[in-house]
Amino acid sequence: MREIVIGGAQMGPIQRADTREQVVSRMLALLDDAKRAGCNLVIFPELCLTTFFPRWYFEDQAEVDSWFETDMPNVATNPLFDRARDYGIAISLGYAELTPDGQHFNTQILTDTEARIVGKYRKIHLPGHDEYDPERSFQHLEKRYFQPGDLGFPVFRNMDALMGMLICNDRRWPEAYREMGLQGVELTMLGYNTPSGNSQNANESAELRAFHSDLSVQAGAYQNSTWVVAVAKAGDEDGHPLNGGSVIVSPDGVIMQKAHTLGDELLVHNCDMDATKFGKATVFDFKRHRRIEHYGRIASQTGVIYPDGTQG
Ligand code: CDT
Repeated sequence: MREIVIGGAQMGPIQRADTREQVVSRMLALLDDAKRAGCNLVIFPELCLTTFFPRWYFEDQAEVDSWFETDMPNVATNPLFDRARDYGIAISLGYAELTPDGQHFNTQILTDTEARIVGKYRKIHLPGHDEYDPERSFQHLEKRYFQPGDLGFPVFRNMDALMGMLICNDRRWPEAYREMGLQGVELTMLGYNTPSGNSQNANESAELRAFHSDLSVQAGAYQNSTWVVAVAKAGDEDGHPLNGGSVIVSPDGVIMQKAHTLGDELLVHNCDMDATKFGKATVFDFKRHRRIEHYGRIASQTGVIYPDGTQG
């Protein structure tokens, strides 16, 4: 058995006026809970140091950049890294990354149990739009503020396991899980900020959106025989509700733990990395069963082309 006691640290809403220091003090409280619960690894959500700022339209680049971190760790997050090191707990957290050469990414990092950064992922599937859209009931400007990630879908050996990260919208794309499945991933960590409503369809319910989240995460886990820990930032951010529903899903695709609140809440589960082996050796033994000679379109064609050759 290779057991890792994992804490899924769902976070409640962060308001636009909240400071990084206020947020980090909440993350420290979740880390304390995790220590008491015996966790070895704690996963925090996407863009967890600030409000979900892509809902706001900015034209001033300096204002945009104020939501980004130029270093990690930094003055605001040092206390988190220090306490994680004291506790011997590995952490994963999402933040907006501004690189020294001026690139903007939606990023998630992973540390080892000594708070050294051992893995980084930059979000590849950026949802939304890049200009103000008056037709929408609220904005989702990730395509305006971020570049698509440039690191692919890397998998890292950490704590005697194979770990990878996805960010929010990535969970809806089977290709993202499979890229990591093909590297033997055993634990997939995923943070998200998912609005409770659809800005382009007032009839879509929060319940349906929560179902789509679970469906995507459970399918990704089962079809790649990997643990998936999906952690929300939830609740009402300045009048904009976000779905909660954080889950820890087994390699069989079964939800083992689920959040009950829309606030700061720690999910805890003892995850045996060896539980991934059976699925990987049988129904999802890729080496024996995949038929890549028939998958050419997946990596060569982006949109739909109908049988008569016209484009969708
Ligand atoms: N953060 C993020 O990726 N949210 C998206 C919202 C999609 S609606 C434009 C999600 O897939 O949950």
